[in-house]
Amino acid sequence: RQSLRIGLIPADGIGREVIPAAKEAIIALGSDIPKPEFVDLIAGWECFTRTGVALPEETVDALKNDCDCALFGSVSSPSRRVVGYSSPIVALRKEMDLYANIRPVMSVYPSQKPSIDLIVVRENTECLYVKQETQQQGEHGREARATRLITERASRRIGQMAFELAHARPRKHLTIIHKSNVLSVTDGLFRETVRGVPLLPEVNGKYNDVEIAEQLVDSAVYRLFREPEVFDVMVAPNLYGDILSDAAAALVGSLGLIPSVNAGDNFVMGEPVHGSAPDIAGKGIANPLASIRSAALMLRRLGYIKGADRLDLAVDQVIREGEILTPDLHGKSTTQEVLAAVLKNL
Ligand code: NAD
Ligand code: K
Ligand code: MN
Repeated sequence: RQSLRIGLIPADGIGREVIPAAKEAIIALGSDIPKPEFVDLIAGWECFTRTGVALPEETVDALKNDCDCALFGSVSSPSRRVVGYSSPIVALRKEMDLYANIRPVMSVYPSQKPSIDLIVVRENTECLYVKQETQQQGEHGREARATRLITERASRRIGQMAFELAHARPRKHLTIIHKSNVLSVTDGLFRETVRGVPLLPEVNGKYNDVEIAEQLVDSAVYRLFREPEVFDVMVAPNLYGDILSDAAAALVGSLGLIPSVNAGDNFVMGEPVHGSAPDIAGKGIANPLASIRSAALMLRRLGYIKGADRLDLAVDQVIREGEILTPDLHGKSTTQEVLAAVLKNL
């Protein structure tokens, strides 16, 4: 391919401030990647209020047929139920079969203690996010129920992804997160299936060098705050992975630093872990570094290692120098100023 077609879905709130910054950083890579061509796509709450659809068919079609990869910003999903609305990011992950959400969390400053260098591998298609909720009138008022789906297939493939990542890292350590002491059927299936991955015939002993640990999700959060250095790769069902990665983000300073990729076997979509941040949206002070790092993760998964390394190094340098930072990192700079500092390093 002569060019790299990148779908851009800024969606809502600060997504519209940080995704354009990531785009500029990608352009600055020049010939280290194939010539980028950007495909502007819409989705989100604002899209829903304007068009009645949160995830237009054209967006999904363009991703499937016209893009090599994508970057997603953040959506503003309302906390109340809105008829006809459903979070487009949850739908996109399922629609594009992006079954793994890979979220690296690393200490910002080399001197930071305790030192944190972990990856949360979050199952991305099922658990409570199948969103099958019902409500009915019961004997003592309304009763609400939700279905929590855990399948062997999804647990196996997220397990494979997690073992592959752990196997490639120096420490080769994997912690399985679950709550099987209470949810022995659903989390039991997740735990047992992930544990079985190294024994699969097709794996052929490849993961025998990975040390396996497991931890109940509540004590995993406790441990994350007390001794985060024990964790290397953590694999978790969807909801636990969502919560654990925000918790880990707090330990390294800001959600505005934490990138992710939504990965499947055939497509990859970078996405900052944070949401649309209505408290700071429109002020021009959103931290663009999580999105630039998400672009790096996306490029790395596509095999453009040099481009990815350059983005990461440029971001690291801005953080290390500590002079041009947004307010979430106790700085006074704007999104544009931080972007300019990254571009200068590139
Ligand atoms: P949030 O991640 O949007 O914000 C949490 C806190 O972190 C806020 O104080 C915010 O200002 C700060 N923050 C987040 N990103 C930042 C950045 N780049 N720079 C500086 N500060 C940053 O979480 P929330 O407030 O709970 O949710 C807001 C909305 O986002 C909700 O509608 C929620 O549904 C949505 N959301 C979407 C996604 C997604 O798109 N995948 C993820 C999480 C939340
Ligand atoms: K996001
Ligand atoms: Mn989240």
